[in-house]
Amino acid sequence: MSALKERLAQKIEEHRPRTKKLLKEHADVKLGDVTIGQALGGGRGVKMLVTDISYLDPMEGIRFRGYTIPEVLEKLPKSEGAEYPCVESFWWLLITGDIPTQEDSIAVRDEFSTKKIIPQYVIELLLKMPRDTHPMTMFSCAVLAMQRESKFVRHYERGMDKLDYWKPTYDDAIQIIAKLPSIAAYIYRMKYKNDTLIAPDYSLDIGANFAHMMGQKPPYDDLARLYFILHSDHESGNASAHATHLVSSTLADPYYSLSAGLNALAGPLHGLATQEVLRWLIDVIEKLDGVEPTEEIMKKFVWETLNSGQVIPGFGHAVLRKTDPRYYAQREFCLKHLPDDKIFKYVSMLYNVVPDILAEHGKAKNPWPNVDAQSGVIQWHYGIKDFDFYTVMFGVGRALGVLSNIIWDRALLYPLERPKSLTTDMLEDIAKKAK
Ligand code: HAX
Repeated sequence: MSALKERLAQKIEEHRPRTKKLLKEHADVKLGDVTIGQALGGGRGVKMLVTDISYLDPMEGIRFRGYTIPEVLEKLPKSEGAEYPCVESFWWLLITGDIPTQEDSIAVRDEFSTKKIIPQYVIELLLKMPRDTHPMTMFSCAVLAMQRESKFVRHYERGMDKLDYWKPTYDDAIQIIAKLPSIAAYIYRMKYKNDTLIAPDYSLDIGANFAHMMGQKPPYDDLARLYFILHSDHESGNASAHATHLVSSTLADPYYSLSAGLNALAGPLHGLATQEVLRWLIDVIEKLDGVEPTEEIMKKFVWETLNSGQVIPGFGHAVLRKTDPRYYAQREFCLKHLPDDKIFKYVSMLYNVVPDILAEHGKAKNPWPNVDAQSGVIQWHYGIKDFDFYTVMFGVGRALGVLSNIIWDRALLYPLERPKSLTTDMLEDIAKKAK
């Protein structure tokens, strides 16, 4: 058993009595009431999920295992010469809740490196897909195609004690995470670089190998580390995490579950917003035909978009009520590495004008920018201008969060998810009686 799996086994043994006690002694304690508005409004604010991997406070933003983003970036071990922590050390934190030592982090890297080889049939499948296929479709198909490798399925078919479900779930998750960055880079090189694939370098950490396979030089390796960490998790109620959790709750294996989560991420109200921000900005620049945008000009385009019934991508959030700290973390990277980038300046300009306009428009509960407002511009700066690829990178990061969540779901024996539906007649009846 790997060092991380052993530590996880200990953590699970320590945690299980807590969940058991809550269920046995406090199952009837109320967490809140559900209103008609919430039932018709996508369940916003309904407390019905439990995860310890991350927590999203509307004002403060995300904490991973209790640590804020600046704390994570400061405390986690880094690869030699890197400014940002390696993804491997972050995975240890997500899985165990502990800050790993440099040695722990290297043990994870070794564990991943034996699992990184991508089956040839996956590469061939991707090569055969029409080149106008969206890269998120290619990505999700690649994950689904590997489902035949699932250890969970094999163990389940043989008969397995429920208490052991987490073990092959963990093994499948490690297999997937080890391969995802290379699969993403292959998709990029197939779709946008005429199939000129770059072979992986398994001696590198995840961030550095991804940069290498994308054909990028430092500091892109650090950007990849930052990007994957920031996009990993946002509690378990966001659409990609929830879709993964829901599918996994049927005891479908991690391949089926993650593929479902990636499909949710591909929606424009969720992860696809990262491509939409750049699409929107480039469209503005093209319309201006050489005229330098000013704040006044930006305001006009923002209003035009709103008045035509569309959303301003990269702004607003279902939970957050302040600027997303993931936006700030990427902005810091920009200020250090690309302060004079033209598109970065336009993104900053949007930060100055959009919140006031959204407030005046009066609909969005949160007028502030989310993670997607800032992430595309950095990729653009490093020459990755094919913005429909951005959500694939988001997906590599998101896999870290959703897979650690479903390992713990299985460890704590969370059951099949099955909330109750009502009919509109019933709602009307309840509303009448409440008068
Ligand atoms: N531009 C224009 N209108 C917006 C808006 C925006 N950026 N954000 C919210 N609104 C509108 C909503 O469309 C809604 O309008 P209707 O009443 O006409 O339906 C109204 O304001 C109330 O919405 P809300 O309660 O503030 O927000 P929701 O929880 O319903 O939705 C969204 C949250 C993120 C989907 C929303 O803010 C949005 O569409 N933003 C733009 C797309 C985007 O950036 N998505 C990425 C979010 C981060 C993420 O998940 N990344 O993966």
